[in-house]
Amino acid sequence: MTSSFPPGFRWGVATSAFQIEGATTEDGRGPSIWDTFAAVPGAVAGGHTGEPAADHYHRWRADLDLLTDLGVDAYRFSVSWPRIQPDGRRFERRGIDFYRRLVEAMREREIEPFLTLYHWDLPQALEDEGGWRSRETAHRFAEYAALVHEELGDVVDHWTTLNEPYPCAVAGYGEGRHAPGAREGHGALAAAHHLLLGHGLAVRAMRAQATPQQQFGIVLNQSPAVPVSGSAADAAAAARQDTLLRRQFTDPLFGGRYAPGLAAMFDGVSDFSFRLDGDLETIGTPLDYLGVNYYYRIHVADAPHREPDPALRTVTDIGVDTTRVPDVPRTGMGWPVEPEGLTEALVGLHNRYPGLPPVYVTENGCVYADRSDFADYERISFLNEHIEAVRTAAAAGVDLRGYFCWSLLDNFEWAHGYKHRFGLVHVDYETQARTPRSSYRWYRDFVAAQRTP
Ligand code: IFM
Repeated sequence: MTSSFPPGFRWGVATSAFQIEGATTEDGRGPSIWDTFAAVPGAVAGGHTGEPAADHYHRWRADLDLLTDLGVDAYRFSVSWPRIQPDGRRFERRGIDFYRRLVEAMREREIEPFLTLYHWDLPQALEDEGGWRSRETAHRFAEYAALVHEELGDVVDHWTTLNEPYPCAVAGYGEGRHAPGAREGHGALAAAHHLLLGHGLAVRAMRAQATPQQQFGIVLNQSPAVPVSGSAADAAAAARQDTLLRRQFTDPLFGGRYAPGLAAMFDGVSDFSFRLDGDLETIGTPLDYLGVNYYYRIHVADAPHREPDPALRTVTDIGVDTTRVPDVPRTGMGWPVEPEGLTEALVGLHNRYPGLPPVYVTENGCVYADRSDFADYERISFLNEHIEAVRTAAAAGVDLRGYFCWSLLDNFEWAHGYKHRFGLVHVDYETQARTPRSSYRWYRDFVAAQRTP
């Protein structure tokens, strides 16, 4: 141990609406792009859908009991946009009532709610009008944010706009691996811009009606790119990878500029005319916190483009080979276990952006095959090492305010369906029985020990 965590550091767990709630047609909820996508044969492994997930919509009280027993300070959850505006516009009171009950019960238990407004479940009706390709969706998002804030502002102080705009844009609109399943290559760049614009507009709209103690932030996935060799070509390839995944978002949010390498990488292919005057200022609206989600690093070698014709290249065909992963332990999903990458991501952001707001690690976790007794020693060691990596970053001067483990419960892991399990708590999807894994008890004891003087 290098030093203890800063005073007031919050320990939590995270989930998201579509991944745990189920009840996709209840209380007036409209369809989201993930309902539509999951219904496409072959889109999601096993043909899995948002039903029943962890049936959290009906079992939320028992799930809050799990949080209470875990002893966490904070719970990061998301609001399902199509519960609040089933057709992207009309307000559905039963939707907001569900979240009010949830948040009030958290408050009674002295668990701080960290609310995320958008964890990938766009109302299908808005996708039908263009989705994140369209600038209009950014304005719809700001309206939705203001509405939820107006309804829940008296009980929620921590407001996150977007969770991980990178996969929303690139996997969703570029590669078609995620909803809405669009394979539009460089269309992903416009989607990324409109997500960021929606974020900035939403923060402004909520701040206009906020109380002074309320905090506003965004959550970004950070997978630092590491060149596989000391060659200049591999270093340049790693820089391209970082530009696409990280700096496309962090430069306009915290650096006051669009990532300089981005336009150069797509020169002559994408005209960037979706960037309008004033957008950069809106996107760069000062924030109270940044959430960092970390799972793995990306090892990058320079490589020829897969498609020689620039006009036909996909958005990820940026002249990189990301398959040369060193011989390190892997999680059950095959992701390399490299906790030092978390320190690197946090310290790197701190060094690159002098005005960086305080940081929370808003997701970190792993998947391993279960034993019959749910003794998940690998997850315990994964979490322990990554928490140490956060401690190292804090000791290096990063203003860190909290750590959230992904996830409280097993859940719908997007295109992988229910096969991969990230929970501290096992969910039997047939019976909906919850069984805490050993890691749940380990994290409970760890959190309690942080409070002991
Ligand atoms: O399950 C996801 C979550 O929804 C977003 N961040 C990564 C997690 C694990 O893949």
